Amino acid sequence: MPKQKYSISFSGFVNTFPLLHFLSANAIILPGETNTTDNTFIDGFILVTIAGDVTGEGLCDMQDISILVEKFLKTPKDREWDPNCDINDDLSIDVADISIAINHFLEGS
Ligand SMILES: [Ca+2]
Ligand SMILES: [Ca+2]
Repeated sequence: MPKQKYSISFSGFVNTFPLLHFLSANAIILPGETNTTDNTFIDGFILVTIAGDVTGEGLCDMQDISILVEKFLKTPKDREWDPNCDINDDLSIDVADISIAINHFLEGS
């Protein structure tokens, strides 16, 4: 089966971050299917937190800004690439990401 990319939307959260969600998928049982042992797949997790909270503890602070500056101008081609720092998901860690973090500075717990 080919890999497919899915977008997942979350809504209805209260301001209690970070929230950890585990990923799982269940395939329906097809007519005549006898082996259903691989119909459930559980793997990985998503951490939902404040924009700019690259460390994932639920607060956007100077530690996050410092990491963003350290990773400045890194792209997926660089060994130092950190996808958590690419806040706007444009495959570059740049001033736009730092600006988002600054706009959420000191938000969170
Ligand atoms: Ca943080
Ligand atoms: Ca970016």
